[in-house]
Amino acid sequence: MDDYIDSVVAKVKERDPGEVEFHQAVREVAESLAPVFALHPEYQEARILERMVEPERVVMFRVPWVDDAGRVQVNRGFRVQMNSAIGPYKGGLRFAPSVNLGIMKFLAFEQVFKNALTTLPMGGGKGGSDFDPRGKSDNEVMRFCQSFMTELFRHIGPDTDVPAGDIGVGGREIGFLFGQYKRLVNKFTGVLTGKRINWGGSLMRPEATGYGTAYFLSEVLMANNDTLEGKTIAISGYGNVGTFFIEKANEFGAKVVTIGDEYGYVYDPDGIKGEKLEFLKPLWTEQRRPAKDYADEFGLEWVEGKRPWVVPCDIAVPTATQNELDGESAKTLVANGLRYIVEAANMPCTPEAIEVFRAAGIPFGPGKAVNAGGVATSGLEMAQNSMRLAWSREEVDAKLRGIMKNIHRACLATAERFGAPGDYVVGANIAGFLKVADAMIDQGVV
Ligand code: 2IT
Repeated sequence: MDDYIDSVVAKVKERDPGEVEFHQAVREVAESLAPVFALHPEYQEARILERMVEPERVVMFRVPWVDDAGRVQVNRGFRVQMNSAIGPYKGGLRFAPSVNLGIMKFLAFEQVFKNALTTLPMGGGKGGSDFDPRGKSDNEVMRFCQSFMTELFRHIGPDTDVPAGDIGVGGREIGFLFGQYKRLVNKFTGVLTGKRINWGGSLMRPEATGYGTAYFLSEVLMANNDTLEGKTIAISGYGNVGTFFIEKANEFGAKVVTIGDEYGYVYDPDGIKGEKLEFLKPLWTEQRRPAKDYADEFGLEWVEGKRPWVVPCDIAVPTATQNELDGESAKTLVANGLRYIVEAANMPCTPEAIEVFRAAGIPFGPGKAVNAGGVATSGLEMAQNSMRLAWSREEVDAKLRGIMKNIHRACLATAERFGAPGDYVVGANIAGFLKVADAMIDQGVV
């Protein structure tokens, strides 16, 4: 069995040697699947895994635009349509200088399993551009978004592919993208999620990833007869996910003491709350400003060139980006008394880090389960758009909470069933895989 899995992973690497993040994501899932293939040879016979690692479609395109100084700029746009077995492609758009095809494919691959876990009818996709939104004016962002959509519009649609935000794409960008899509197709549809609420967005969508992470985390603690009350938490990113995670963690009685970015971190021993949290909320999502500005504003120490994982904490919640927490950081966290870790970002822990947590017996929640509340609420936005109705905050929040509880339960039940009790990675990967794999078998060789 391991030979079969190794051969699929080796083939993926051989085909696209440079796509290291994609290899990492594929390997993590594939390794979890050994007990599935052992019990169910039909998946191997139907070459389900081989089909899952090959995107149904990849679109790459030129995005030319004119900056405020009148100079022509050229970026690259992507949309990876990974799998549509259980619904239209669904997943965010990332605008960040690090974006490349390998990163898009890893994110699209993760999204397939994550979306399956939500129990809503959504396939998986991801897109974006190497455009850097930092230091750009509103007008530059608008012209970029209009150019990006001028190509993307022909590949998406409310029943085909429904993008949303990710790093560097929030309400402002979704607005510009939506406006251009509507102009091009002359239809007002639910083609994007994460819209502002006065024109079709869902209440709670901005909060959903962060709140959902806190709900999942509280379930993990409950499963260990523990609560968030009085816990100290270290996080990294301070965008949409990080700030709303802090808000909900505070409600649960925990204290979040760090944020950071690629340049360093700030330690706030009293916890990020009240006016400090209100200052932090728009810092990245609206202003695209560095984390150091938080330290400067409140007279806190800024630690240059280090990640927050050196700060002692009960719980670590990486909220920024892929591979932001490596094996060394994991060892430091464990040595400093870490008790739980959940990934709010996509694949923020390296395989070495995950191994350290596993060896130490620390419950580890993988991103595709933990952060699924964001896309789940996008699914709820799609449902509301289709009905031409809007649900109240309370209704959406109750649904989100129920979905996160179900995901947590499904992970544990599946892990147990396949001989890895308590292993959220195995549970999430197998539960997501089975749903998509069975749909693919039902639909024939396509
Ligand atoms: O990584 C993710 O799940 C997202 N960026 C959200 C995707 C979505 O369609 O809401």
